[in-house]
Amino acid sequence: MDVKDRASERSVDTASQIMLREAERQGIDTAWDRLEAQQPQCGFGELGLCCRNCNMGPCRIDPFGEGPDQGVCGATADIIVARNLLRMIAAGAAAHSDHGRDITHALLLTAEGKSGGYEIKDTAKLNALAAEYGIDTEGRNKEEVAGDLARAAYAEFGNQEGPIRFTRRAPSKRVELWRKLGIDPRGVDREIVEAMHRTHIGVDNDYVNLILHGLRTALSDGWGGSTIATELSDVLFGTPKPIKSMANLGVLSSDKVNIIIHGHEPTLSEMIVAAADDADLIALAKEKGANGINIAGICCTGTEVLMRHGTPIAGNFLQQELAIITGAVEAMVVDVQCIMPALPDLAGCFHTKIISTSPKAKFPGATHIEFHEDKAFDIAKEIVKAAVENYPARNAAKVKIPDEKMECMVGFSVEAIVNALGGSLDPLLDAIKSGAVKGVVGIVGCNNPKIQHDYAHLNLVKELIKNDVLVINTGCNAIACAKAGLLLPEAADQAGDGLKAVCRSLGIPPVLHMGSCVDISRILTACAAIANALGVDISDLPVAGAAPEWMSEKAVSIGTYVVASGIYTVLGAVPPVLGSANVTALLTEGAEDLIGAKFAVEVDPFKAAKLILDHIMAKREALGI
Ligand code: SF4
Ligand code: MSK
Repeated sequence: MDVKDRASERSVDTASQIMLREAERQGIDTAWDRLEAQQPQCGFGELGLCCRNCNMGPCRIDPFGEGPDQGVCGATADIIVARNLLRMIAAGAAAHSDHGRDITHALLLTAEGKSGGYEIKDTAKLNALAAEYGIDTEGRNKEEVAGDLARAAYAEFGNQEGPIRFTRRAPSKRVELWRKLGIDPRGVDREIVEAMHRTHIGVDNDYVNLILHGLRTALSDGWGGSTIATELSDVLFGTPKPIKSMANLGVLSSDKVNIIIHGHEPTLSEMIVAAADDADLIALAKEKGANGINIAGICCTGTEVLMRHGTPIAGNFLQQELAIITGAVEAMVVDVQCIMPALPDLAGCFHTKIISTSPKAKFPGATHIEFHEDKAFDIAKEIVKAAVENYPARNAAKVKIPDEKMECMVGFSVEAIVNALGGSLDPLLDAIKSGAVKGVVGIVGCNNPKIQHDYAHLNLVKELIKNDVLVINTGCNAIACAKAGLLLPEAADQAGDGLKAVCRSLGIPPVLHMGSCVDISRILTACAAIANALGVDISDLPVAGAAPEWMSEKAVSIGTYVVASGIYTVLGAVPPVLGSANVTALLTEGAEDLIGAKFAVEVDPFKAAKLILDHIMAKREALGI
């Protein structure tokens, strides 16, 4: 196969194809090459049938019934698959929720006057959240209220008993069901610890009981850690409102210092964006021969500043290596999550500095400038300065920035959607009732080199809007849509007549960008608000979720809390559960009776769209609309 064909097989995104060809020309390996080098991947691992939970193992179960059907301790395929899945959920929940804890810490420092540059930006949201927590606001300044809110949220992480405050946004029927099943979550720390305990050798050996705890752990993430992360980020950095920006690798500048921020935490990216405006640093950049400082994002930390400041986004998960291969990046500043360990070696082929910032995430070969919220702005300036000073090392002969970039409209928080609708959800509910909008689907999740980059994301979204389904999205799906022009009001031309008319009358895109991966909590809040307005459970709504190109453990937690919240969810990559027919049947069939929603797995985005549309039409019929 020639170089050109291989690049277009790997990605549908033209900018990425250009850089993949460049990588191939320079003999540089990327995630796609490393995936090829891994073939064939472990069949036991793919089926979830390998256990390393004690040192009598590792054990594996023969899926063909010819070898052992139990581990040394007697664990069956059901137990091993369910335990492995629960550990994935626990890891994903931990990642999101630890992010939420860091945001809470930043809010507390700010309230106490000890943060290094943050201020409380959204007082209206602060007061609304305070009311939700029963915190007095009367006659108190915003710092006092924020201090109490941060302390209350902090305490929830370790709640020994429930309930988690934000779970009570869900319809009462849903909460009752969680209680009945014993999965109304307690604090996320407790649920994760219990998940690890249950999966230790010789503890929970009932696959149904293990999966139920998986639902509870995921719920403590979705309605707990992730919602806290989203809500307190809004208080601290401002609730997103629609704003225009640009997306794809073409946002990199040929004559400015390019700094890419990559990872997940807005505490860092907010300050880097602020530091890049510093007059002294801009002057220094000019002194070094650059025409200024250009910040661009990759993944969710980029999304946080994209939707709050209009900072351009250079790409999604599989573009992190491609950005460095442009030869035009002075520094890639990383915090936590989805940052490939391959980056420092790759950066060594160019002048790019990888600057790690989190005490939790160090990278051999990277420059470590540790970020602490109490000195946030000063450290951010130090990081930006390191990037600026690296500009003279740029080798013009190695620079290849693709022209591709696309305008996008982002920042549709729940508050912004209600605002766009004129102050209440009624116009959306009316459009759903009339059938102009058939339903609402949240499409989220990563890229995965096992799937042609962005292909499944874009085709699923296009197929749904064509059929009058409003799409709301986050994370790497949202970035894929931004690059493809689907986050523009003009994209309504690609929608069915009903959705097109609604979008035109409101001036909104048919695909609404709701934020980063923790902001899937916004989708939960929106679904809860719609269900409460209609007086039904979330599982009664004509809504669905999808993760067409997922890869991370966070995505496993997300999918699980979305299903546990009553939302049918279609996965585009097969999860490692097929080694147990019982676990697979529980997730894809039995869950419907248990919690009113289930998973489906469909790799083909067109068939996935059909599954979702059938589900939406069935829900509409049941509601009599
Ligand atoms: Fe093997 Fe059981 Fe130990 Fe797992 S827990 S490694 S199945 S002996
Ligand atoms: S960045 S978790 S690859 S969405 Fe949030 Fe993208 Fe998935 Fe990371």
